This record gives sequence, structure tokens and C-alpha cells, in this order.
Amino acid sequence: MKAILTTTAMTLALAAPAMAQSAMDTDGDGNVTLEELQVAFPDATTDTFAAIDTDADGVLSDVELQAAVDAGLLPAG
Ligand SMILES: [Ca+2]
Ligand SMILES: [Ca+2]
Repeated sequence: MKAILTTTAMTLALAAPAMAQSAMDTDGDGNVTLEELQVAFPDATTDTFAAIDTDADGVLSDVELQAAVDAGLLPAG
């Protein structure tokens, strides 16, 4: 799963411009926290966050969010 997500993230990083993150990053620091994720997705849990946070740095990058949408962890748009 992690390898698949990483591969997807790398592919999307080349193919897709930033989209999902900017809407969720309410404080504009360039990363999406669990709290910011839950604003957009109130049903998101810490398990969901951990599954999306593939590099485990505690925040979600645009690449990680795009990969999550692509993997069906989050609804698109
Ligand atoms: Ca933020
Ligand atoms: Ca991360």
C-alpha cells in the first residue's frame, strides 16, 4: 500500500498541479494538518490522516493529498 501510494504520488507530482491542498490549507503554511483535513472532511480520523501522511512527518503535502484522492481515501474536489 505504501509503495503504491508513493509511486502514485511521484506520478501525480509530475502530472498534476497543486489543487486540493490550497483549499484545505486554511492557515496557508503550505501543509495540511489533521485539524485542517477535518475542516474539509469531518469524518476523517487519525487513521485516515496516517494513511495519507505517507512520509509520516505529521502534515499532508499536496502530493500526499493528491495521492489520497487518487487512491480513494478522500473524495475528489
Ligand atoms: Ca496549514
Ligand atoms: Ca507528510
